[in-house]
Amino acid sequence: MEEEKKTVEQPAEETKPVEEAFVAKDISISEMSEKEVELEKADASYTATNIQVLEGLEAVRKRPGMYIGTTAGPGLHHLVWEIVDNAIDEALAGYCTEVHVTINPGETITVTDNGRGIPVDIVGKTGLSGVETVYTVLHAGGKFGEGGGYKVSGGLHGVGASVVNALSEWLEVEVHKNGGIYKMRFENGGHPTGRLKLVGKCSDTGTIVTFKPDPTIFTETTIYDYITIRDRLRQVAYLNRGITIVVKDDRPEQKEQKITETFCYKGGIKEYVQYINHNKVPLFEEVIYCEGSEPIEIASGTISHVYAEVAMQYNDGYSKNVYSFCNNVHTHEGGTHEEGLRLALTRVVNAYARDNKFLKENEDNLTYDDVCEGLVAIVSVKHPNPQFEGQTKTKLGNSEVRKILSGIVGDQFNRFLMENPKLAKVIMEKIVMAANARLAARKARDSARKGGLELTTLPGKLADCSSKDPSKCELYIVEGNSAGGSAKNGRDREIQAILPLRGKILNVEKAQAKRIFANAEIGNMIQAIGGGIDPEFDISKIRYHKIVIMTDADVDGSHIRILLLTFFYRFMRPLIENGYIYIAQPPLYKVAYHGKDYYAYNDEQLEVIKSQLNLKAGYPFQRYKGLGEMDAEQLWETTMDPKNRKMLRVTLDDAIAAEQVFTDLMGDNVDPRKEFIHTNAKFVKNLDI
Ligand code: TSJ
Repeated sequence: MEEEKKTVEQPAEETKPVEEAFVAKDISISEMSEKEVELEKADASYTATNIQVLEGLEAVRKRPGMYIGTTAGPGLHHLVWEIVDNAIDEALAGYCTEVHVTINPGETITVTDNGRGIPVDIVGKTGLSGVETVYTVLHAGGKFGEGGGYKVSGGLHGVGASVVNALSEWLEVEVHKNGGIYKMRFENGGHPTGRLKLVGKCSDTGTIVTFKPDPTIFTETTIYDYITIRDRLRQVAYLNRGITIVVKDDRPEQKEQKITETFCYKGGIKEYVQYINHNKVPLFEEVIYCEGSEPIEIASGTISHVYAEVAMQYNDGYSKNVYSFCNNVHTHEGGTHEEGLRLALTRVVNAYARDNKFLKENEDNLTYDDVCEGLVAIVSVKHPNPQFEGQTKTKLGNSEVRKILSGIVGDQFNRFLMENPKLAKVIMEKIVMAANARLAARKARDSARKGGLELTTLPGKLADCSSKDPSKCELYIVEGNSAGGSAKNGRDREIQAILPLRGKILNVEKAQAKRIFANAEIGNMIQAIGGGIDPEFDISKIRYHKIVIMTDADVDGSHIRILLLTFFYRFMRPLIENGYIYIAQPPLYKVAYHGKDYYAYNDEQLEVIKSQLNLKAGYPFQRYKGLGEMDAEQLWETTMDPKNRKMLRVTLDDAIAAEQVFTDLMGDNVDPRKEFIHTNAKFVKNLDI
C-alpha cells in the first residue's frame, strides 16, 4: 500500500525504511487509514476554495515586487528567509531545536526543522489540510489551529510560505507527524499536483520543504549566494540563542570542499556583541545584558507578550555601533526600541555621573552621542504585532515599545553600574572624554567660522561640473594629482566633477571626530558633496547622485578605496544605502593591434582578446600600473564614458557585516587586513552601467 502512494520521489536520507522507523505509538494502521479517508473527503470540498486560492497566488505572480520587494538577487534570497522564519517560529514556540538549510544542485533550497510538523488535519475555514492552507492561502502561516504558539513573523519577511510557493517552479513539502510521513507537491506557481498524501511511517517529527524559484519570475538571477545565506542565518542564530542552524552548500561547484557550517550560540546577542568586537579592544570583558517582557493585548481579551533584550560592550574606539532588530529583522532605520534604549542610557548615565561627581554641577548633561562612543549594542525585540514604518519599512513604530525598553534598560543598566563601581568608572571616564572632545570640536568649528573660513565654499581642488541637477551629476574622487589631471581633461564637463585626493586619507575608524574634520582631504570631500555629515547629514542637499571612487588597481588603491568606504559608512551612510557610491573599473590591459586599442578589465578578457585577434604568443600588450598611465582620452573612453564604462555599485545589505569588514581591515589586528585588502567584495555587486 505504501509503495503505491509513493508517487513523489523522496530524498533518500530523509525517509527511513518503514519497518525500522515505525516505532511511534501514537498512530496505528487503522488510524492511518482513517487519516487517509479524511484527507480524501477534503478533495470534495476542495474545488470552491481552489479557485480563490489560485487567484490569490496569481496576484503574487503578477506583482511579485509587492510581496518580496524585488525579483533580483535580494528577492531570490527573500524566499529562503521566508521559509526559515517559519521554522524559527516553531523554535521560538519551544518545539524545535534545529533548522537545516541546504543549497542543492540546480539552485533549489531545502529547509528542514525538527518541530511538530505543519498540521495535516483539515482546516475548517478552507476545507484544506493545514499544509495546503499554509502554502496556498496568502498570510495563512500559523494563523490556523489553536495554541499555535508564539508567532513572531509578520515583519519584513512575514509574507508567508504561500508567496514562496507562488513564485516557485515547484515546491515539495514533507511533514513527519503522529508517526506518519505526509507529502505534497506544487508546480507552476503553486498548483497542487494532488492532495496531501500519507506516504509512510516515521518515528520523528518535523517539516522538510524544498523549492525551486521560478526562473520566469527571477529573470535576473536564480543563483544563490552562499555567503549571503550563511551571514543571514548566522545572524538569526545569534538573535535566537540556543537554536542550532546548519547551513550547507551541496552544489557541484562546491565539490572541492563541501561547505557545511553550524551556528548555535548559547549566549545569543551577548555573543553577537563579542563577535562584533572581536577585532577591537574591549574596555572590559563583561557584556552588559538587560532583558524582560511585558504583556500586551493583541486582540480584545487576548494577551501576548513583548520580549526585549539588550547586550552592550564598550571598546576603546570612537564609533557608535547600535544595531536593532525586531522579530529578527534588522531595523536599519531604528525606531521605538532604539529610542527607549537612548532615553534609558542617557538618563541613567547622567544621573550616575552627577551622583558620583563625574559631572560638576555647572556642567551640561552628557549627550547620547557621548554615551555611544565606542559602544557596541544590540537591541532585539520580539513583538506579536510589529508596525514597520519608514522609507524602507525598517523602522519600528510601536509606541509602547519605547517605554518597555527604557524601563528594562533603565533598571538593569543602573543596577549594573551600582554593582560594578570599577567598571562604572571606566565607562564614565570614557563618556566624559567623549563629551570633552565634542566641546573642543565645537569650539574649533566656531573659531574657524569666526576666522572667516567659510565651510560652505567649494574646495579649490574641485573641478566642478556645470550642471546643477544632482540627479545628473557625478563626482569622481580620484587617487593622485596626475590621474586627477587626466580625469579633468577627459571628462564630460556638463555632468562630471573631479576631486583629486592627495596621498592617503585619514583612517576614520581609528581617528577621533576632532581630527577627522581637521583633515584637509576629508574636508574637501564633505564640502564637495554638500550634504554635511552624520548626525546632520542631509541627503536632499547632496550635489551629486553618483559618487565614483577611482583608484589604482593596486594595494594602495584598494586601501584608499576602503578608507573612503569607511568614511562614507561612518559619516554619510545614506549615500551607501541609496546606492549613490560607485567604484570605477579602469582596464588592466591594453592591446594595440592594427591601429586599434583593445582594453581588458581582467585576465580572462585579455585571453579572449588575444585569441580573437589570433595573436601569437609573446605579442606585446600594456599592463596599466596606475590610472596615471592613461591619457585623458583613454581614461574617458575606458573608465568614464557613461556609454562604455563599467562601474560597481557599492551596496550595504547588512550594516553589521560591513562593520565587521571595516573592523577587520582597520582595527589593530593586521592579518585579516592583509587578507581582505584586495577583495572588498562584501560591498560591491556587479553592475553594468
Ligand atoms: F510554512 C512553511 F511551510 F514555510 C514552513 C513551516 C517551513 C518549514 C521549514 C517549517 C515550518 C513549520 C511549521 N515548522 N513547524 C511548524 N509548525 C506548525 O506549523 C504548527 C505545528 C503545530 C501546531 C499546533 O498547534 O499543534 C501549530 C503550528 C503552527
